[in-house]
Amino acid sequence: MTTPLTAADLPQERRLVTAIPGPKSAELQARRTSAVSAGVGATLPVYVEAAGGGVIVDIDGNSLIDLGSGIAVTSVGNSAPKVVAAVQEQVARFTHTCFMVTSYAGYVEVCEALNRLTPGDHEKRSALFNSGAEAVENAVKIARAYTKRQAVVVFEHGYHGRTNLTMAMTAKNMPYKQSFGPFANEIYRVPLSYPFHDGNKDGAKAAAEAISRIDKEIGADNVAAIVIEPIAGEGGFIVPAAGFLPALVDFARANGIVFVADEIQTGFCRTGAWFACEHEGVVPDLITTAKGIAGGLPLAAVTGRAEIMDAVHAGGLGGTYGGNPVACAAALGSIAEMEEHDLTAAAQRIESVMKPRLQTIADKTGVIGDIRGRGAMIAVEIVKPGTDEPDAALTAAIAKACHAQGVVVLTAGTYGNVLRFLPPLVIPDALLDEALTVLEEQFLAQTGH
Ligand code: PLZ
Repeated sequence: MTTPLTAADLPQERRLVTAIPGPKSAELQARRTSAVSAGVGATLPVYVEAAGGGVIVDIDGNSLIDLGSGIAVTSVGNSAPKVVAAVQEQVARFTHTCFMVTSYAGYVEVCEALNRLTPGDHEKRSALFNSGAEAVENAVKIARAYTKRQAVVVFEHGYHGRTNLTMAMTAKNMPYKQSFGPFANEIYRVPLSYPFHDGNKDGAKAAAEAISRIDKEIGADNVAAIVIEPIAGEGGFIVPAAGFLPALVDFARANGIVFVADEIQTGFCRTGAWFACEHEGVVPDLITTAKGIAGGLPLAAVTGRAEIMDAVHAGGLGGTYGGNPVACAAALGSIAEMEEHDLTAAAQRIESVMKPRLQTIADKTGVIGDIRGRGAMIAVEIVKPGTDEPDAALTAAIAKACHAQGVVVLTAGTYGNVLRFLPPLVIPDALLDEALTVLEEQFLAQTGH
């Protein structure tokens, strides 16, 4: 028997020993087809043996550079040392009791950490769940209970999950909503500030348009919550113009509306701050978190003002697994990694490396209309040269070419023309540099340069 690979001893290198996918992955892919629902997608048909730092090693022995972090989850790296230690220690003591039946310290400690780390120094409470969608659903439940109102305002290009309520809140039809209706009611969608496509409209002016729609079409005093991603994630890493978010917060405050920041993708150091709201000095009433919170174990949370969080009747919030002890241990390990290694600074460094390199690619190829994002949440919007017309086919071709060269990149965007980069915040500099070189080569090749 060979010793299993662990994250700690993975060489931080790109290494291709077979075509992608290799024969062992291809074999599993065939088994997958006859065992797994065809409804579950796959970006890259390789099967993972081990992952850590900035690499994913597949079962054929290929070592791929990870610019996806499992969709913004493994910010501290896969199997980060403090996560592994905390999980191993916890899993050997107990795996589950149900926090609603007999409680444990880990849940309380995660809530204390969330109350401390999230924006604002007001008194806070948290509640824990399993997935991002579940956190968003609970934020809506809490806001409705507190305000005794029903309407929920969401935005164009928004993404909030795949459950029934969160599908209604998500903007894009394919693949998230098609044929899955009917959807929950009392969800209202208003325009988002999208500088590349709205002529660089001023943030306050864009907010005034959204607010006017709320006033005219819903009535402010019917609105329980405004739910917004401070940077639209699946929608294409859209950073609203400066002033957009603060104007919405002011409007919410003036009208007794709960302002909910969905930081499921942007949270936990990803954007170069603990939470993306901080870039605009915004203090949300409620904040939803998941993904990066627990280094890969399923955990999500709603954190917010004590008076709002405590407005729900006892027993109104919960779930069998919410705040599972192993996931809580992983979260405490992840947070310790973030604090010890100053991963907000690491994310800022990644931005400062990536943006100039992407600008070079833009200058050489003419197909990048916009380079945007913050920290280690960076994207390029790919267009027909000289226009703002989306080129989804070229985007898909470049992503595929990068995969074949051993670099995991993801696409996004309402128009399918955004290439997004979410490297683990612990990615070694040399590896990030090499990934950008591969990216540049594939951009040049696919655009005939
Ligand atoms: N809110 C802002 O980014 C999850 C979705 C991937 P869950 N984004 C990745 C896919 O295709 O399913 C997300 C998010 C924001 C909510 C969610 C939902 O989080 O943990 O996937 O439920």
